[in-house]
Amino acid sequence: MLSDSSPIHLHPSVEEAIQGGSPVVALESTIISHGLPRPENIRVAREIESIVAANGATPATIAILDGEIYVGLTNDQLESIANRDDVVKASVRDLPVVLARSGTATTTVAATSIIAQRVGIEVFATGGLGGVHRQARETWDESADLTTMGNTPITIVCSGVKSILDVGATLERLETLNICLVGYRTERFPGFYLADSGHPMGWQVAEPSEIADIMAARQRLDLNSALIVANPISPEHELDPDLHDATLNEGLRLASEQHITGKDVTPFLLDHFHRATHGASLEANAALIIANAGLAARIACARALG
Ligand code: PSU
Ligand code: MN
Repeated sequence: MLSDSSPIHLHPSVEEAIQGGSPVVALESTIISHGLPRPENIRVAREIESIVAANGATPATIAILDGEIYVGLTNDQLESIANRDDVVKASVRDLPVVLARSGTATTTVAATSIIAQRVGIEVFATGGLGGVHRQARETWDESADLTTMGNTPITIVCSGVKSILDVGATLERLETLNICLVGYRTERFPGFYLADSGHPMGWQVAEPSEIADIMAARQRLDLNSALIVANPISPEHELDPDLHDATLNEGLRLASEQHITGKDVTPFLLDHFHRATHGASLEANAALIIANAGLAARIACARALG
């Protein structure tokens, strides 16, 4: 596991929980710095941590500050990544450069999964996963979240993939990469801001204990890929589908017009949503992440019992 010279700092509460076999939930930080606007981002970040604690698990938000990896942030550190202008969005390939240069970065689903798994955290909550972008046939834009989930044994609770993506193509890639996918009390693959992306899903689970059983079975098989628990946004928080589609089309047009490429595409489109829907997408985004964090905590608790 980790050597003494490991650059990973565990918050005392996280260290105690891991050592005692108590439930812990990893939380990503890119949604705080690049997914949600200020000042709501810090409010949501705190709420996510509170809901994890309220459901009986220890929250562990993961980020890099001045070249050091932290698993579990202090209040000041959380504020720092929410408000500093020099925070970089780091996926796995960015980690070595950020560390070597003593940089400050927030971690994507891919980078958070790798770090959580390194320190022995089994459950991770986020909003929407990265995947295959629309127009990927021309741009080859496919999130490293996919390949990382293909070789990282972690359980990720999310509301599907971001609706700005090519959802059908992303589902095909999840299958190719051996990534186990179960719907939490749904037969439809969730569509992030929408409860139904329009795609069906193979497996359904109704209780956190069933997910803990699947985690245990995966471990016995020594499988190296992730388990995705797809938890749809609740109906009262869903975005209006027509507003969603119109906003998305406008955002895609602007992104192409302004030549937005690479890792800037996702933050650009999310920001466009938040502004164009006058906060409705922000409310939906916050609600789904908070719900996912609560479910992740209940899964971590069920797993700790087994
Ligand atoms: N989902 C959100 N907000 C976000 C992201 C996902 O609701 O900000 C972030 C996650 O960190 C995810 C990343 O890992 O976007 C994917 O970016 P890309 O498509 O550039 O790989
Ligand atoms: Mn990309």
